[in-house]
Amino acid sequence: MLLTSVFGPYAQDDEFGSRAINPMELYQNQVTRAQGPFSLRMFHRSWGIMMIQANISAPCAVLDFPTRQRFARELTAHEYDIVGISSIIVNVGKVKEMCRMVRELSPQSVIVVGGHVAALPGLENVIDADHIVRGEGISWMRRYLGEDDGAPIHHPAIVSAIGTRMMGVRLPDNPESTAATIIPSVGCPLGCNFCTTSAFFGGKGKFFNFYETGDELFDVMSGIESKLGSTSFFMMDENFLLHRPRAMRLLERMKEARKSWELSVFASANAIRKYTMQELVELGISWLWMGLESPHSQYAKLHGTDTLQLTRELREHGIRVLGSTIVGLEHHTPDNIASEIEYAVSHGTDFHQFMLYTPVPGTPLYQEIKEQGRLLENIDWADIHGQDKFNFQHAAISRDDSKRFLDWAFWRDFERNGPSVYRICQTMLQGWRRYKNYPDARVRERFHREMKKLGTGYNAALWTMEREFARINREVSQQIRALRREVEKEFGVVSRVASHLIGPVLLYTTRREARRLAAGKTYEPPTIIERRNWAEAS
Ligand code: B12
Ligand code: SF4
Repeated sequence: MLLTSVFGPYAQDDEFGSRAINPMELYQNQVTRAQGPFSLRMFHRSWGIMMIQANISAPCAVLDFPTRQRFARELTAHEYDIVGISSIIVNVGKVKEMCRMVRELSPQSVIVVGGHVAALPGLENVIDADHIVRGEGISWMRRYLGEDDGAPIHHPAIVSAIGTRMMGVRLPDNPESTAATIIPSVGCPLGCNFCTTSAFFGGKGKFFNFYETGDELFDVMSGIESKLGSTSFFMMDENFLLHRPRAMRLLERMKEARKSWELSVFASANAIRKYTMQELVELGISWLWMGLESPHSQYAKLHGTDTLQLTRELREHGIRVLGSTIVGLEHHTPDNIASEIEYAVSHGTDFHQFMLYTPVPGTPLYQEIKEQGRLLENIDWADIHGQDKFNFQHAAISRDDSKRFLDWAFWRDFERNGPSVYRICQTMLQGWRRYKNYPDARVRERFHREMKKLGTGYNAALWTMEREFARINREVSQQIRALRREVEKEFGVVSRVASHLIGPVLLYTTRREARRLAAGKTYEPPTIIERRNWAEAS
């Protein structure tokens, strides 16, 4: 079996649906994209097909980020019985082309298409596939192959990010210093009306747990720690903290085994509120992605929560916050949108994602807007990704203005709060000061680990940002300087030497990167092939 992601290059405009504005990068695409050379740049593998590969006994190759040529070569070099293509909706044009290529170059193959693209209505009339799989894919594939679909889920060892780059410096792909990705479940039971992940796995009240208990999760994480050497984990679960018994059992096991792990999680405000700050810190939560949406939205996950205060408190406890705000909600108008964005920005989160309110097939919102006759016709699916323009008729905001407001939100967050790298340094220092003498040695150890970075490389980055940011906002540049001084007070001569020796080098690489970006430089993930159970196939 061949399992493949859609082909690149991605960060360019082409007839298959690649878009320069929609690169295969998380931060650059939707979080730090206005931050120029300070943007955090990295790639993430296609975890869905990696999970399927690890849970079937058939000989299976995963081809990630191929070019069309590489995909064609793979199809002709081996006789595949099944070709599985994974995609999301924006990339449907590529799926169509890949199905065509399979029919031409590997006519004996059965074509299976899965992932969020399967939510597209009428997909079977657009692409030439034998099976279109909606929802959870591991159990589907096991059933299809005649294997036990209820067998325990084997978790592959996944390094969460590759090709990381910041301020013009490419960081090494070192599994020990990079978080490992853990996928405890898919879907989310809260079912916000716009949420495609929740809808795709059953909607309100539904989700799939790959690991039900804290014990199971602990075993998976320990296994991956021994394989990769990582002590940091990116928990790819839409609302990790919602399952409190599982999280608290994990904490118990971490304490028993003296694990000083760091966890990056997604969680809604109401789920976070089920924990004390101390519990979060002991659980190793060091990075948290939280939906802020809007102060006037009616989402249950935000009820009763003062998100300004929550964000402040989390950061004071050393927890980096990535806030997520929707631009273009129904109540937004040209008159109130600036103040709503200003309010979002005033959270002063470490990172801020902005996305356009977007009805996507499969969601209750899509159904509602469709029934109201407000969906705009003839917009290419490749342009419906929340970072371009509205795909529906908004009551008060035009398509062109939607893009202008979105871009302004990113810019305003950057201008007012400074580069995200600076903000995470602020949070790390606060956490260190609060927890450096904490009674639990696991917690102390974690903050010590972070501090080694803050006292050296990050301090040099502060030195550089202070100079570069003066051109954008002098006041923030002075705050960066003040933070650097604080770090140097805390870490003494080592941090001063680091900033004065490494700082100028970073200044050079940052300026060089800014020039490259201005000249149109983009980044693409590498093509990766991984074969499993392969010996039996030959
Ligand atoms: C990691 C990620 C990315 C990575 C991409 C990594 C990659 N190699 O493709 C990055 C950060 C680059 C990214 C970018 C974007 N993403 Co994204 N991303 C995710 C995220 C957070 C995790 C995906 C994941 O691994 N999940 C865990 C795995 C296990 O689940 P899964 O992929 O769904 O796979 C399961 C099933 O779908 C199925 N399955 C999957 N593939 C296949 C294949 C076969 C053959 C079969 C049978 C089954 C099957 O089986 C799997 C196990 O059950 C999801 C949100 C989420 N929680 O899933 C959003 C998500 C997939 N992304 C989304 C979007 C919109 C985007 C962007 C357009 C956003 C933007 N504007 O910035 C860009 C597009 C970039 C591009 N050019 O393609 C949407 C998709 C919406 C839709 N309906 O199409 C999601 C759902 C987020 C959301 N809620 O809006 N993304
Ligand atoms: S809480 Fe987040 S993941 Fe859950 S349904 Fe709402 S938007 Fe989706």
